[in-house]
This record gives sequence, C-alpha cells and structure tokens, in this order.
Amino acid sequence: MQEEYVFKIVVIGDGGVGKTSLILTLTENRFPTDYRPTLGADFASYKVDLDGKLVTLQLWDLGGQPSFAHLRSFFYTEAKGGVIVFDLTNMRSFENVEKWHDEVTSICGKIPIVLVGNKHDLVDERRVPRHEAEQLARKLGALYFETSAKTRFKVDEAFIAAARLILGIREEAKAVPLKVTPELRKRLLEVIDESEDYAINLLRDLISAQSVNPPGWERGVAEIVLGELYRIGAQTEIYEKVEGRTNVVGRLGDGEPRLMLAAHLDVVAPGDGWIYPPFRATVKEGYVIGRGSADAKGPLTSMVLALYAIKKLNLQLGGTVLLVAAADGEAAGELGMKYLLKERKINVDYAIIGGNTRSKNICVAERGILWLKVVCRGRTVHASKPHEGANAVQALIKLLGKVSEIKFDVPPHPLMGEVTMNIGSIQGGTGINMVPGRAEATIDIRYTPAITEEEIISRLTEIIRETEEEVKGVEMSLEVILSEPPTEINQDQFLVQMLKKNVEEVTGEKMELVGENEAMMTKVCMLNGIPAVSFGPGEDEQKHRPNEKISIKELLTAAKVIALTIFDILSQTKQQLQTQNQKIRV
Ligand code: G3D
Ligand code: MG
Repeated sequence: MQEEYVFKIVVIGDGGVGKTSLILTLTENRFPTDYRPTLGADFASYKVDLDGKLVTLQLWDLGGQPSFAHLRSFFYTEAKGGVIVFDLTNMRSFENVEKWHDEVTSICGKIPIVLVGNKHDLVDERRVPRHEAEQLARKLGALYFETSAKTRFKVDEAFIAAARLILGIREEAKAVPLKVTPELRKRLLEVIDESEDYAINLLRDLISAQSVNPPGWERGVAEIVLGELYRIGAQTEIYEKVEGRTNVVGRLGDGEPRLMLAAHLDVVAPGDGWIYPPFRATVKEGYVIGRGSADAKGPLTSMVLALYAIKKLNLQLGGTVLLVAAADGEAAGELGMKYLLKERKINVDYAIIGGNTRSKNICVAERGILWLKVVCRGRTVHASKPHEGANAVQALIKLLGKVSEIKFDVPPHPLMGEVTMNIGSIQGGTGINMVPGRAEATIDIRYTPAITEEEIISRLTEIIRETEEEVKGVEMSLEVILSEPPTEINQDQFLVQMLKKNVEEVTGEKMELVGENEAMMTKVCMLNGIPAVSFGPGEDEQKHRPNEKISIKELLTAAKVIALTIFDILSQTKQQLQTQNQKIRV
C-alpha cells in the first residue's frame, strides 16, 4: 500500500510578490489574469508522488492581512514547512524576507523553509542579484529557487523540494555500480535537450555575478554555483585561501573512482568595444553573449548541467564526481587549483578542465610556461649630467631589442605549436629630469618539449652578459617568476578514449586532439599527477574579446559528452581503471 502524507505549508511574503499566482499555477495550472487580493486565510491542495509516497500539500496563503493578529496565529499553527516568496523585481520584498522568516520561526519553530524569488520571467526588470538571494538562503538555512508563476518555471520544483525537506528524504550514498544501458544513455541526452532553459538561465546568472580578476572576487558567482549544487543534491564545500577568493567543491556520489570537472569562476575585465552589456547576458541567434560566456562560465554551465541531468535520472553513481569551480583561473591559480590540490589535498583519478574546444575537440597538450623578470640597476643622477650616471632605462631598451630578436630554432610540436615569447610589461625611471637608476621588464615564454627551461635561460643570460658589456655601469639580473614544464596526457588513457567515443556518439563527427587550451589548470593537474584534458563549448578565439559569446547548442553538446563520460568512468571499478592504465605505454 502506498504511504500517504498531508502537510500544511504556509506561503508567506510581501503583498504582490506572486503568492496567490504561484499557488494557482501549481494547483490549477492557471495564471490568474483577474486578480483579487485574497481575503483571510485560504488554502489549496497539491498532490505529488514522491518515490512512492503520496504527499498532499495544503498550501496556506495569508492574503496579506497583517492586522489580524489572531488570524495569523491560526494561520501558522501546525505548519510543517514554509515557502517565503519575494519578487525579483522588488528589492523591498527581498529585504523583508528575514522579517517573514523570523515570524514563521517564532511561531512554528525551526521548520524547513524554501525561499522563492518569483517573477523570474521579468529578466529586464530584475533588481535582486541571484548571489545575494543564494547567500541569504544559506544564512537562513533555506533552499532557494527562482520561479515564474507566469511561465511555471521551477514552480513545481520549489514546492516539491519543500515536500522532500519535510519528509526528510535524503539521497542514499551507496556506491552501487551504475548500470549503463543504451536506453539510459539515450534518456540522459534527452534530459539535457529538455534543459536548455535551465542552462541559459544559469549562464545568465553566472555572467551577471561579476568576478573580474584582477582584483578578483569570486564569492558572488560562487554563491550561485553553490546554490545550484546544493539543489542538485551534491555535498558542497567552500575553500578560500584569501577572503572573497572563493573555490566551490561539489561532490556527487561516493567513493572511487573519482572524476573532477573543473572550470574557473573569474573573468578578465570587459575592456572596450562592446555593443552588448558585458555583464547582462544577451541571448541572440543561438548564442549567449557576455563577459565570461566562453571563458569559462559557459564550460562551467555545461558541467553543472551534466550533473543536473544525472540527478534528474535519480541515479546512484558508483564513484564520485567532483565539480570544482575555482578562483584565480585568470592568474597563476595560486588561490585556485594549486591551492586546492596542494593545500586542500583534493585527489582524483581524472580531470576534465572546462576549456573552449567547441564541444568537439579535446585538448591533450600544453606548452611549458616560463615567466621571467629582468631588472637593470644603474646610477641615478640629475638629468643635466647623464654622463655621470648610468641609465637603466636605456640599458633595458637595448637589452629588450636583442631579446626580441631571439629565434628559438626548434621545429613546431604537432599539438603545441611553436615556442613563443612576449615582452608583457616594462617599468622604469621616476621622472623626466632624472637619469633612471632602475628599470625592469617581464617576459612570457611558452615552450615545447623541443627545448628546456635551462636552454632558454642560458640563451637569455648570454644576451644579458653581452649587453652589460656594452652599457657600462648597469647591472642586469634575471629572475624566474613562474616555471611550469610542458605537459601532455597519454592519448591511450581511458579518459581520452571515452571522451573521444562520446564526442563521436553525440556529434557524429570525428573528434580531433589539439593542444593549448586552458593551459594553466590542466597543467596544474598534470603536474600533480592527475591525468587531465581540457574540453568544453565555445571558441578559443572568443576568450578575452569584446562581445564574447558562446553557442547554446555547444553548451548542451558539451554537457552530453561530459555526462556520458561520467557514466563511463564511474561504471568502472578503480581496479578496472588501473588495469586499463597499466596497458598504456609510458
Ligand atoms: P500575492 O498573492 O503575493 O499578493 P499575486 O501576489 O499572486 O496576487 O501577484 C501580484 C501580481 O504579480 C499580479 O499582477 C500577478 O499577475 C503578478 N505576478 C505574479 N507572479 C508573476 C510572475 O511570475 N511573473 C510575472 N510577470 N508576474 C507575476 P497584477 O498586475 O494583477 O497586480
Ligand atoms: Mg495573494
């Protein structure tokens, strides 16, 4: 016999936020066009089957009658859960949420609360940033949803979540090996196709949560990822090496093997040349336009979508998927991936890093990175007697002239391409009437296995000594700021093979192995012993450009490939994976 439950839920919030509309949409599938403020307390019933349990929700709507104190206590009595609604276009209604929360908890005690930001369809009139709402929800211990009573977007999800919370349904974390059948794979792809709106809305919100680095402040956008992961049912953790530089780690499933999906949260400054607002997503002709759409909030969206779809199928994974939304991806990653792997000891068997490979190619090789600083020290004197000083700026100009001429005569690598060098910054002198005593420049060199770090440094040192001879009185030094060798994953690795198979299954096209994409995080993983590739939607050329955009179709394709790959990897035992990898030539 089916178990039956009846729960009273109070639906509260300021007048006009859409409480009556939500209840009517849910229970009668009718958006009220002629609306009369509800008089007194009233309730409507909503029945739902939750994993074989028949639950009836009695939804009580106070109808905005703040004066009747006795009515209010009657209204709240015996409520097992609360839905607090505010209007996303009305800041005041959001500011009053805590007041409503206090009222319900003062009478009902600590009951499960769902926070709802309604009128999600009014995109252009939105006033409440999603990350602030997510933050408030966490503070209140509530589950947050954004809904539209008008389009029925997420309305059922919000109320079903309330019912689940009251029932105390938790996901069992048993590591039962996943049974992957062709039907299941097909269903997974269908769920992703049905989730296009979900993906667009998530990416829109990620873009709106500005996270420009430098200076770097990822906490806002991290709140959004955190909320999404929480709703999906992932275990979540936050790590900050520096305050506000937030990393989010979500875990779905349990035990081994472990697959990490990772993308960075920060973006570069918008710069000039935008026709579209950089931090308000424009959806146009199959693309989402905005800063970070490609680099890397689009790839991040595909990853979250993959987890969302797997969760919708209600599967128990035979291992763990980690979703890492990392800080500091636009810099060297000291506060992001490096910190997570080295100091937070995150350990996985494989990593897919969100890059822009058009959901088609897989990036398996990254050049080495060598960041150098040259410093020239001369002697400062008054500008009227330059012969008595030693001009550090002039010496540096001479040196950089020669450095620009360096040719590294090595053949291009089939995947990584050429060795390149770029003089990135130059600083020196203090004023027009002084002979400068100090000048410095930074140089970025990307190199292939055809040359070593030592060879590059010795070439530069040679040129420095030569220039020092020519410009008497200026001392020159070379300092290594960052040095990471070239890395390349073995193409026979199970991860590469599965991605290749799945790209071909989903797109029907041959995938290509490429090099040079999202270099830093992939490299950080490889150097920490984690086989890693970069893969994701979007074109590499869109990175750091004005009017940055990403194809919605590619967003979904990447999610499909990633979700199928999760299936393939997590349906193996750790031992099977190890055997697979032992077969690989070193
Ligand atoms: P309340 O019960 O919280 O007081 P109502 O709010 O459900 O009566 O809704 C107040 C107004 O907001 C109504 O408009 C209603 O149509 C509108 N509304 C409710 N939900 C949504 C939504 O999701 N999207 C949009 N666009 N409008 C919504 P009127 O004009 O009748 O006052
Ligand atoms: Mg009402």
